[in-house]
Amino acid sequence: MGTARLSRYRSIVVLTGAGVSAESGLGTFRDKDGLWTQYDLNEVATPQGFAADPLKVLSFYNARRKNLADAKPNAAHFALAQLEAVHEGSFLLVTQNIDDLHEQAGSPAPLHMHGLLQQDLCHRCGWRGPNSGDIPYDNVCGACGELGTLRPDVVWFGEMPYEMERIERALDDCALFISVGTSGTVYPAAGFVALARASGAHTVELNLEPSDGQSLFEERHYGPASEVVPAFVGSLQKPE
Ligand code: BJW
Repeated sequence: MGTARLSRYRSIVVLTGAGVSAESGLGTFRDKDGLWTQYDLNEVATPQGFAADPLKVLSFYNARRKNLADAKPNAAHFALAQLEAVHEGSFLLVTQNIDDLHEQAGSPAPLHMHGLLQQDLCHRCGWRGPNSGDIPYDNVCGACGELGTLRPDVVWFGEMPYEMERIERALDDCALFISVGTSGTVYPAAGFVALARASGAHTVELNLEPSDGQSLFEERHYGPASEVVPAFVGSLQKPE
């Protein structure tokens, strides 16, 4: 019997998007009933929108915090945690998602490049802290004492995603790049597949349907994440 295909890949980078959490009941952004069909992203997901109407933006994220409180990871989150546990080389799970479902499934340290929903950020002094409840309109920052300066610690359009240098270093050294449940429309994440290819990585897309960047992936599997992700992770561990 041969060795498992997984042993071919010394370093793995996985990128996840909203599709990995869709079957956990969290809405995606650009699908038929996605968030951006119900809300104007310029109003709720930009620093300008927040400055213009903080109450609207805080209400939008307070409601999403409530929704997240009941969400549980699905088979795709668990399969990715299991892959990381068995892989002997380097492994970086980068998520664009602001939910904590990868952590709940056992992934030890997912990198949240677009921030975390259940964390507050003071835009005046830079203080950060956990909060799964509401941010009230008349909030006071516990660190600087300023009134009305707290926001959710998420990355809006025009803001720099977190830990880009670390992600780029991992992509530079990547042998296998797996993209799960992302439409490939938002940069810089949409450009990761090209960076991985430039490093000579094998590139895999797992999605409900082909993304905008599908032609950049050498291997593609389409269907619900709860099915295609465990199947792909299983195939990596089978002897060749
Ligand atoms: C399933 C499924 C199932 C469904 N199973 N799959 C022009 C050209 C190029 C770039 C730009 C440009 N103009 C502006 C930019 C930059 C901009 C950008 O990319 N804009 C594009 C829209 C063009 N990017 C930025 O501004 C970023 N920052 C940046 O570039 O910094 C550099 C810089 C800074 C300052 C000055 C200059 C440069 C920041 C981007 C921040 C994105 N923020 C959001 C909101 C986060 C908080 C929140 O959640 O509210 O992040 S927007 C939203 O999109 C969210 C997501 O993480 C992100 C990606 O979405 P994702 O995950 O791909 O979801 P969907 O809905 O798009 O797709 C779902 C997928 O799942 C689909 O493919 C389905 O098929 C699939 N699916 N069910 C498996 N069951």
